[in-house]
Amino acid sequence: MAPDPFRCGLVALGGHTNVGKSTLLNRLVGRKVSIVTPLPQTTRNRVLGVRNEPDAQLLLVDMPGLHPPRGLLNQQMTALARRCLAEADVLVGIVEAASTLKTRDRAFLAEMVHYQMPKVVAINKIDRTRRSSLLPLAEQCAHEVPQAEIVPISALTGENVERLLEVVRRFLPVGQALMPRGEYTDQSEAKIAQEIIREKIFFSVREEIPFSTAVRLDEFTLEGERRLLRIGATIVVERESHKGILIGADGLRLKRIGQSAREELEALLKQRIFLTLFVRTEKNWTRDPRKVAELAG
Ligand SMILES: Nc1nc2c(ncn2[C@@H]2O[C@H](COP(=O)(O)OP(=O)(O)OP(=O)(O)O)[C@@H](O)[C@H]2O)c(=O)[nH]1
Ligand SMILES: [Mg+2]
Repeated sequence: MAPDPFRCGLVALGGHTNVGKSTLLNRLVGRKVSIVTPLPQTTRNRVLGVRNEPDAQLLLVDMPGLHPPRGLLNQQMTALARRCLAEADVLVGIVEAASTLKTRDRAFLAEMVHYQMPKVVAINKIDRTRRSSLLPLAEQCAHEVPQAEIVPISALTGENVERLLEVVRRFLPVGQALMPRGEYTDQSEAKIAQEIIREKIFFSVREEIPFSTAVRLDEFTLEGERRLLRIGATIVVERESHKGILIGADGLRLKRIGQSAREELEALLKQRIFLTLFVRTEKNWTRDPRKVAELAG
């Protein structure tokens, strides 16, 4: 019998915002390539993660979650997500486990029906639901997307993720690896640094601030002899009042953001890092198409 042919393809991880797309990407790649926070609208870009297997290469595409696109930034995010969905070879639609399917997840499943590629529905976060609700949920998903395979998983604990992989592998097109074996993402280290800083902002301020904040990288230089990576970044906010909140009393909040970003980046990039953060108001930048493209494109 001939050996199985090598398979390679784009696997989109799509769904409503906050369902666990980035968590699943990181689990499938085996390291952190995309930031994760408890808040919705965290991912703003397309993030490619690579999973290499003996006879397959999965090019996993994380993307912004779908949500009501109020405002330019949100419109840009959801338009990008739909482009990522359309280009996929295999579409993994993620919904949240709950006692019954959430309306927003049902809306996403209804959208999935229109895509022609092979489809899988991953019911995520099963670690926090009653097992008895899983079968009815799976039936609901199968009813919404009759062509899809349904796989309940926990991206957080890894439960049943192997089963999801089995299903996805079967759907991958036959073809050679498209990324070099050693590479696990298309994100540059500079981009990862920018994103980790943004992640720490999501964890340290509430209300609307994280959603209208962006990070601009000013410096990213490796000082060879001392093996020190010098990173300078500007946190861009859209209101002067946000600036004060981000900096905090005696600059304490900004200091904490910088410290936790630096610690994580040192571990991730295996590098000593000197990180400097500034905060700058660019009034109403989320309403300026040029700035939205520059800061969140
Ligand atoms: N209990 C549980 N929580 C999960 C699981 N997967 C993700 N989460 C949590 O759900 C929240 C959102 O996860 P993300 O991976 O950022 O979700 P996302 O779909 O990428 O979100 P956006 O990028 O904002 O659209 C985080 O707090 C995760 O820790 C899971 O399997 N179980
Ligand atoms: Mg995400």
